[in-house]
Amino acid sequence: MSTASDQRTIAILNGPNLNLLGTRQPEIYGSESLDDIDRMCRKHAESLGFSTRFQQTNSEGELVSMVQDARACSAVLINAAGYTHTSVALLDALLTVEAPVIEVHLSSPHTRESFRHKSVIAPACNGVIAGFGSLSYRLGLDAAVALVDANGVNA
Ligand code: CA2
Repeated sequence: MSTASDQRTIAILNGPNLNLLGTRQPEIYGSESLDDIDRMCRKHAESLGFSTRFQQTNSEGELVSMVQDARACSAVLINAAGYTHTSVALLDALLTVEAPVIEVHLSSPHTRESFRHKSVIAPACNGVIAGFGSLSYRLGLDAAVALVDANGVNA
């Protein structure tokens, strides 16, 4: 359900295993925890005049529900993690979002295994920012805010 508080809110949705950030594979995903990224995003969004709704789930169905709940937000940033490469259900949910949608990744999937080269959700996204570690989220917020301002939607 849409509420007044969803306006000027950017939903930042995180998929499976991202709760493990900072504990394993720092050479690929960096040493920051997801809480660190949450804090950085909140601070940066606030400096741009937006609040954030930062969520993580390991469940595909729950991620679909989070996308549905984010439809009243000003924009959506999504790191769908492994579901990026597999989930038609997530694509279908994202296709119902009228606000700007930015796909973000910490690593650069195109320079990794071939099964990571295809993003099933990309057709529902305005663009993709990948390979900059946690900076991808910050750049994603900048892109989202630029699109919101340009569209005059939920401004
Ligand atoms: O680079 C990204 O942000 C990814 O979305 C991360 C996903 C991967 O499947 C995508 O291809 C690219 C994997 C997230 C796993 O996160 C972990 C974090 C710490 C330790 C182990 C896994």
